[in-house]
Amino acid sequence: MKPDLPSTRRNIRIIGVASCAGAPDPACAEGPDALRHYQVFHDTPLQRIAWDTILRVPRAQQNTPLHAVALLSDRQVSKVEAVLRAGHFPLVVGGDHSCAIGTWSGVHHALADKGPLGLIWIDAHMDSHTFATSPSGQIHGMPLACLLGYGDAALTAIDGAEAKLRPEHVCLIGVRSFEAGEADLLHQLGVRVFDMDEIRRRGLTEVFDEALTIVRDGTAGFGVSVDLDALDPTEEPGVGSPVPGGLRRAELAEALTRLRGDPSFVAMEIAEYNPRRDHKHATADAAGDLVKAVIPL
Ligand SMILES: [Mn+2]
Repeated sequence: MKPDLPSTRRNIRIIGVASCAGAPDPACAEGPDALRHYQVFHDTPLQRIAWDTILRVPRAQQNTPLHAVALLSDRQVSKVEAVLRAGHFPLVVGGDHSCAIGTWSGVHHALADKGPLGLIWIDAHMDSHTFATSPSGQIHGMPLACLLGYGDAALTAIDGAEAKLRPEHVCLIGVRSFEAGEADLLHQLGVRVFDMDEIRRRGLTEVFDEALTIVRDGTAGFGVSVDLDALDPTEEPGVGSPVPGGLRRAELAEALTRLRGDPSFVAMEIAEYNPRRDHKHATADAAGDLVKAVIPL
């Protein structure tokens, strides 16, 4: 790593993860190719954003989700580290949200010498199940637990056995659908959850301020993972697991503008785009707007 970390003032390199191995609907594997086709990330003032690669599940792993996610996660770690080492800002585009395991393991590794990693998890769900608590067994409901060190060893030991995130440096924004097992885990760990009720009561601006304090305090840098299902499905239907009562695209984009050029903001992720459920690429455009929000004009 170079002494100064990449910010969104630098070049942004997109790593696509064209996989739905962790989710029931295969269409979100088409997300990265669709977003690249629509060029939603390219309408930026300085054209500093470019696709690096799109990772895919090898044929041999297509029927073994755990192996597929573990293999892709390993490849992502290398890609994310390489982008950071080159002084660029990584933007990972899923695929289902199990891509977060590889993304944040890679960023954790790159920051390890400097200090812990903070993470804002923007999602309608908690994604904090393990195989022991998950009703569906789908891995896209588990990535945050894995990063905190809980779950199947094939996933928690990606790039080393240690937990990639400490609970005190993590928070969730936009939650409105969850099961008891995952809520219990986050509660026991003391992870701060800003659910939609709190956001509607206090306003996203105030909540986002508090979230930034959590992920900045005592960390070497922080990232943002956006599950597009955090957005309201009446406005943005193109996601794998829509839940009513979400964030408006404009309010989330406005909150994210706070991160423009922030040197401690080191990586971003956007997951769960499902082009087959989208209406006239509205949700694809939303993904583009959320990324453009963090880029300095
Ligand atoms: Mn998610």
